[in-house]
Amino acid sequence: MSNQTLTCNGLSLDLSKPNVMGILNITPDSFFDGGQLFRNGKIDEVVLLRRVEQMLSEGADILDIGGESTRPGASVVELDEELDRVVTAVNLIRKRFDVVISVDTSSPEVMKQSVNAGAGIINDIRALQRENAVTTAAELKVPVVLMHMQGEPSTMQKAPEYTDIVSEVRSFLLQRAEQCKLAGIESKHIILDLGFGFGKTLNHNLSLMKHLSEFTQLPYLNLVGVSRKSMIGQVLNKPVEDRLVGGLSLAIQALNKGAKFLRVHDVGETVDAVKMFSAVEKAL
Ligand code: 7PJ
Repeated sequence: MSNQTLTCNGLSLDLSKPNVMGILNITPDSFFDGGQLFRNGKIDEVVLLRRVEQMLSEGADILDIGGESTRPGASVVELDEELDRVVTAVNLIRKRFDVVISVDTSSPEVMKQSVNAGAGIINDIRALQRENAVTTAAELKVPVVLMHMQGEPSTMQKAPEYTDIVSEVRSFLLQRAEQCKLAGIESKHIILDLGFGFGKTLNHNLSLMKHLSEFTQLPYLNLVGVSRKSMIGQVLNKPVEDRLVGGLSLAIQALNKGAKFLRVHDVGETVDAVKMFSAVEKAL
């Protein structure tokens, strides 16, 4: 397989262009789309599959399924509940669509059951630090997203502190990548993510975006997730519904600095922006 292709549990992604990952939160309480796909304690199958079809028609390359809200201050989800939300959704989608699914989870059991149900990427905001997470991911042989976070979602925005945000995030991610490689995960299967908004002030987030090239120069792929996040709200002084344009601006800056994956709520708008970016990249 060429190094322009990323194989994800039998399905492939084209790395010669940026890849757009559409967010599907199977939660009652996520900050932008919470409670739309999961209501009264269960998945709304009709709404979920309609949203999947829409994201695919708008050009999503990957669908990111999460069953645990990780917005600042969100409550913890029990394993059984997370398994029920995520694995059910992966099954529902993969029975009908040949699409790469990433599962937004830190739990080895959710990773295992999701990949068995056809998920192709593990996306862990805790960078596979839970017990058995690295070995489980290595056994499953799918690409992994390793994200940086300071603290835990319940408390991370209380008082984020760094002496040098860029070098601290870089050394954390490099250490996690090293652990993954020791467990047998190939370098080409490692995707780094700076974790915008996860235990970071506005200035930390802006510095990381400014210095993103220092991460994309490393021998790993990079994913950026800034869609609708508070860093946009803080600069523009706008609520979550009015942050699309600010997010697209950040997304294109991220691509220009070498990021290969964008995790977004607004698939169609992002795909248009990516296509314009790629058209210019391909010009002579
Ligand atoms: C991210 C994520 C992110 C990765 C969330 C939100 C909060 N996974 N899960 N990167 N954010 N890899 O969507 O604002 O930035 S949940």
